Amino acid sequence: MTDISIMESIPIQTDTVFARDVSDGLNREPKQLPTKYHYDALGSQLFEAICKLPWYPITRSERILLLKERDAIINHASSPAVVIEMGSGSGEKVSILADRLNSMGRPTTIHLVDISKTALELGTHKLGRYPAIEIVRHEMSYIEGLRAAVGTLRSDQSVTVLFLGSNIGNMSAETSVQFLHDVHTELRTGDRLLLGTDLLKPEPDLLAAYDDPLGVTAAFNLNLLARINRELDADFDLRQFVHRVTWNSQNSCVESYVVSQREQTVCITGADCCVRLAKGEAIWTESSFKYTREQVRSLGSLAGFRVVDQWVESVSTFALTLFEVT
Ligand code: AVI
Repeated sequence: MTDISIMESIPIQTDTVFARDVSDGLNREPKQLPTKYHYDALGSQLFEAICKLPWYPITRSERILLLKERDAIINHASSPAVVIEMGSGSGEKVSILADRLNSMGRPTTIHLVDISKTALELGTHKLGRYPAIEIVRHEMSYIEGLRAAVGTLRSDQSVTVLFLGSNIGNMSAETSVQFLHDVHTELRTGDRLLLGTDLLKPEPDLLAAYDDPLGVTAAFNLNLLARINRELDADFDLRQFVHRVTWNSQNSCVESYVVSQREQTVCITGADCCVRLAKGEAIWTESSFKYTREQVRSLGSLAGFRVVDQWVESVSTFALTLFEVT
């Protein structure tokens, strides 16, 4: 018997939105597919596997920093402590803070925000071992979930928002500032944001992180086509596509593509469209932006936050930056 209480918000994503996004993206030049659709049940599991790969250091570096700095991070939290994680994934990261709050006997509410139902289930399972922690799940986009979570707070409660795993890296610099500004708008004076960001490193290390020799990242990327086949009744022949990554030094990002291996026509019945692909034509699926530590601080400052502290894991270069609303 456990006294964990789990509440859920209502999903916003519909198949119609998915169909429209896929059709819009494939009818653009160059062709593209929205990154967020990587995370169906299999995609979420493949991402979990990526996080364990020796070539993908983000998860390990962040874990080292969270373990080392968790007292400084939660120090400021009100009682009961309220933590909101946007893009909670498996719940692995927030559980490092939960573990500490639990051992200190601090009453805590943790809001998990993710568009993936599977991720929320994994997160709830992970946090299930802390009996005194209340878990609230929001199957929503980041800002919608943040708004729903903040809406449950009393006026004297402050919140620590987590945006970890370099999820910010999947947005361009302009979008990042706008996104952080939107986060700032939802928060109140004294609320804090902990941002995890992968830092710039040598190109071979970046390419290996996104094109691992075991092919797990390739499977993660190609699974997007498998998802479209299954959910939108499409006929992508997965064997006729390969995963490719490039380093865009001008924009400071790793770009991921699925590349057509021959001239072919693919029909997506559920999105009411057929698209022609040339041999070698690439469909963009993801950009992973890399920053310097100074650039990370300035992203937050431009969005209106004050920098409280920044911790860097210097072996594989990753930063945790703590911001505050003043
Ligand atoms: C979730 N996101 C921060 C990952 C990244 O590093 O861009 C997604 C990923 N794609 C391939 N490997 C990992």
